[in-house]
Amino acid sequence: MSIDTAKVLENLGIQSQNYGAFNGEWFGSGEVLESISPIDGKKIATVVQATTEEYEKVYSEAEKAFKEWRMVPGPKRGEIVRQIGEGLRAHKDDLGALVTLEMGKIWAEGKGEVQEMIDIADFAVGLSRQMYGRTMHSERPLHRMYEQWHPLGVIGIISAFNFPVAVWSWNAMIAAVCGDTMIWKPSPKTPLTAIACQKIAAKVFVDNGLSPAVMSLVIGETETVGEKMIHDKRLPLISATGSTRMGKRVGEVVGGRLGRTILELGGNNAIIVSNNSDMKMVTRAILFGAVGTAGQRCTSTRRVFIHEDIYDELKEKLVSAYQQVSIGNPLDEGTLMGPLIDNLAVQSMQDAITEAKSQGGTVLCGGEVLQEDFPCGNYVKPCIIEMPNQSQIVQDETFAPILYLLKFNNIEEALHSHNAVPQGLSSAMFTTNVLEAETFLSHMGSDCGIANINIGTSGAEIGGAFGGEKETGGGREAGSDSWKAYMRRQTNTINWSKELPLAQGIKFGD
Ligand code: UN1
Repeated sequence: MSIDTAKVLENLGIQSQNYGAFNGEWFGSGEVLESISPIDGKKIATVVQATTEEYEKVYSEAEKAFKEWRMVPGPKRGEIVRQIGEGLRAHKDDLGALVTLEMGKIWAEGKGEVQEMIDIADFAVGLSRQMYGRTMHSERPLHRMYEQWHPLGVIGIISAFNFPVAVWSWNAMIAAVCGDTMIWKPSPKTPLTAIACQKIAAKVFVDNGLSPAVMSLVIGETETVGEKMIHDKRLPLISATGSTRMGKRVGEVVGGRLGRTILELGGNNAIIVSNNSDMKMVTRAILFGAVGTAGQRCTSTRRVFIHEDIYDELKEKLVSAYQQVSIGNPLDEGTLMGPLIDNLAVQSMQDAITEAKSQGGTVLCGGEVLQEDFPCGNYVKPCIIEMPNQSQIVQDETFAPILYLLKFNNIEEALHSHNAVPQGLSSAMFTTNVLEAETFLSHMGSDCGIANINIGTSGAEIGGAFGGEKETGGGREAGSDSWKAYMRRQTNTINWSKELPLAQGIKFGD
């Protein structure tokens, strides 16, 4: 089955040259950015980026739109998001294919990513009637106390190349029902998917007679537009997904102006495999976690701690499963692993393998660059490396399909090593022993934001809060009560008596 890429682009309104700024109108006069497909290293289309002055134009419309949007009742905002979800359903195959073209994940995962967008839109629709505040009993007679959640204003969303559309939607759909308007700065590696999403959303706002600047876009350079955005005091919240290095910069600048951040940064996710586990399930889970999306999810499995009794058996199973991974064009059915995002990513994988070897690691399989079959140089064989201990390279996040195997003989020791890395996003244990499972999930267990039993580290559902601890940044996006980060809380006390009693029984001047 082949995909007609020209048709995909046409269906999504992508031209050969596009503008990078949107505030209801499309414009841009900055540097031209080329969107290069990692599949063959060829240009898909270009984008004329926004300048810092054009950022101002985007901001001012988003601010105007906020004044209108906050007055639309929550459930009516939900209805708009419902329609955006319908738009995404109608474009699922095309948008999934564009994600594959621009980012390189296999089409099944591209469509899965769009499904996450649809799911979060549905979640946000329900949420739009459930943004509850509490009521409290006042200590004073004839007084009432309650709290309300109000929209924050214009917020900033910075997203990464690896989930170019889903992560925007986690923020955008929730922020929209909360009454915020937003400016999205996508990764410069995936600008076209961002433009396609904007077009789907903008149509819904226009069809409903609302300002499409509720969801605005600015594709611009990090050093100019990105810096301007994080310094902008008028943006009360910046939600940023990407590397720890980027997150530290965002955290420092936004923290310096006492703004809020939601940071979703690096992960170094591990699976602990107990000797009480189902080996078939474990093998499949590790394969999906480590090889899926070519190891470029922030939830990708990077470390596996295996009990010594089953170490050799699992190692053999994994090496044989890795031999069967079909590598190739991610648009072809049957391909399990596509390319890495670019040559730089391939180089950093090569460097990490060299480093691992110098730290005592043994490569069990993979790691080669498939230069002959794929001259663009973006395709690699997924790699398994056996490590004598959790040395420095194992503690780093390398955004590539490298899996480190480590042996353990007691759970406490495994847990200690599991937590002894700077990141704290996702984690898993495979066991049928309830005591081990409960230990892993307890306060003395995994220190991550996500901890699973008998499920791998990646592929989380949107219903839960997504994010992690330590250098992962501490933010939470998507489901549960993550919406609260997109709103400001107000405590209200109303006196319906004819007296003015003071709290704490204070007498003052009476
Ligand atoms: C990311 O890699 O930035 O849990 C997000 C998962 C996906 C989201 C990953 N639902 O793997």
